[in-house]
Amino acid sequence: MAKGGNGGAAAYAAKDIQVLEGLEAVRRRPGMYVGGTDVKALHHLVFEVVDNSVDEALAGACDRIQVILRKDGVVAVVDNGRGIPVDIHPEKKKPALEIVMTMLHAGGKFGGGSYKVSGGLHGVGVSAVNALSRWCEVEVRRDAKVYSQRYERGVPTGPVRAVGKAKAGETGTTVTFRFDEQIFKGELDYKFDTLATRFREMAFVTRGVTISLKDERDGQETSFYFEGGILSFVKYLNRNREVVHPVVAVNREVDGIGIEVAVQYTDAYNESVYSFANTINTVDGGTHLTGLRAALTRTINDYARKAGLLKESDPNFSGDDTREGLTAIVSIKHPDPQFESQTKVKLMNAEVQTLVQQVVAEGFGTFLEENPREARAIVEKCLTSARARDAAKKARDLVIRKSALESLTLPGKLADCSERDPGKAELYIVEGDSAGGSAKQGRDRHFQAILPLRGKIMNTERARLDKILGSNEIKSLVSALGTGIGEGFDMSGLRYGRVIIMTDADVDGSHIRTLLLTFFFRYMASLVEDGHLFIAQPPLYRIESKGRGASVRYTYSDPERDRVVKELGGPDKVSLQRYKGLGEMNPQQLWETTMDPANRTLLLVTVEDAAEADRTFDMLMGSAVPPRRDATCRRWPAAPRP
Ligand code: 0RA
Repeated sequence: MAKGGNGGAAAYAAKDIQVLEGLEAVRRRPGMYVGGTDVKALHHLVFEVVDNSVDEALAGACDRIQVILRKDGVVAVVDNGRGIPVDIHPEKKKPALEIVMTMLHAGGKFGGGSYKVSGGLHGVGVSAVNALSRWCEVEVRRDAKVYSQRYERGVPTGPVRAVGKAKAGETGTTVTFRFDEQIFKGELDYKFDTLATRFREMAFVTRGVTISLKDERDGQETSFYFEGGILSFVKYLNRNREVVHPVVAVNREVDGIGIEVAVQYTDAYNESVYSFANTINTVDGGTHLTGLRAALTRTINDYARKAGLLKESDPNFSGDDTREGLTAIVSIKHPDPQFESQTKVKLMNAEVQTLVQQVVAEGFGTFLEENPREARAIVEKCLTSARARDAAKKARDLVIRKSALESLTLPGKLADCSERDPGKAELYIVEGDSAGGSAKQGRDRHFQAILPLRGKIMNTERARLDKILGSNEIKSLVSALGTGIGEGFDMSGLRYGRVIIMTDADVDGSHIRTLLLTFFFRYMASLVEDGHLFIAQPPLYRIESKGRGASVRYTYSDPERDRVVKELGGPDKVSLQRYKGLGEMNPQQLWETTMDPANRTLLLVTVEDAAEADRTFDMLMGSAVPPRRDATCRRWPAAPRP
């Protein structure tokens, strides 16, 4: 075992045991530290290291972070921060670098006083990444020297060593690690888009930092730098929308808490509001978001009254009225952020609500006072929204009442099954008439019903969900299910215990799936909660072996394809077909691969998945202009298999 070079041997042994125990705890219960051992947790490793580099940026000590995806699951994170300190810790008698890398939660003890990402939600420190890596190497550039140490499964393979000279004034840290396949099992690998999406967010909310991502597996590269911080973020979100006024941005520090807000109204119907705390995307909102919303509603009401745009007899605008078409970001930097829990990403610090509310009310109020034309446009938008909401409610009530009646008559396109016990019956919602045809022929008509939906329901871009609700496609779906919707939803009417969404594995397919999930999330939430909603998994490849005893195999991912091809004797021994859509499968193939309960894989949709779709929905519905790469190419989050 490595020795630092000073201190008694006995004392060292005791400390080493302590270190080993700490790392062992991480390896024994990775779920507690990185949330599991799946592909999501794998990405968490990278985020954990990058969080530490972003902390350096938040401390004003770093403006460049490079992430490199090497072959064979190796990741390198390079930053130009201060470099992890290497001096000997007075009590532990070891270099600080070794302590940071091998002791849990040791990272935070050195910084002090500044905002931290790594001290917040994730908070496990690079040592957890080290513990979960087959090997890890850290290089520190500091005091004109380059230091290095290597670890295997968290244990140093030697002391911290000065290995060379750094250029004058050059500082920084490089952490290179290969995840441990004993912990992260299965065919896991990093996804460029997942990483890029998070890095874009981090760059938006960390002014002045450049985060670049390079994928050496396929040469893909991207880099994020936003001069204007979250103001740029709002511009980016509204890039395809008609805006009502220039972005209103407020940037203040109160009581040691950094508060940044950017607001812009657009002609859209949806609200796109994102909140961050110490660069962490708080997807469940929290006190900072509540403060922002409350301030906007109050400020607009006050202004509208004062300017005579709301008459005495008019009621105040509701929160919903002031949120339509709103794009906003609130990003706070807090020395001691409190989150609801590890998984629910919600900010809980109570004092933040009042502070954000005050800062926004002041900044946005001033904007309204100083820009009467824009202020009027915003108020008028709220008025339209209030009226439309009223009308929409009436229309919706009508749809709900009507669909209750219509559920007596089943839609013409439905190919129903003969089974009447909902516990045994299944409904396949299939994209497109041609795939619908294959599914109708391939199914087991005893218990499988097919409802083909036309893709064009997605063309209702920018439409309120209320409008989509009025579409014939959705009406057919509601009456086939037999439950009614919204407040009129009644589970006892459900005609199929399994509702299965079956769409192509392409962009259109993912749009339709997102729309359907959004619909279920908003209008039939208990159907999702009770585990009735599934996503079918059609295969991506058909592999036929050419040799004697020819056989056919189907595979559902690229690594699986590679493995099967190898198993069957290599590329020369097989013929490979890639399915671009369900329509390319004949009814028999569709049955065998995707519908036969003996062979198929269904993904159970969780409420979290559906909520994620609801958020994505807004991004997809923005407009048709450029390809919205990140949102559409992301694979659906894998849900537990039933
Ligand atoms: C402990 C203390 C300080 C910085 C760091 C750790 C640090 C960790 C990582 C991980 C990746 N990059 C990093 N950069 C820095 C404070 C340093 C000081 O006060 O000089």
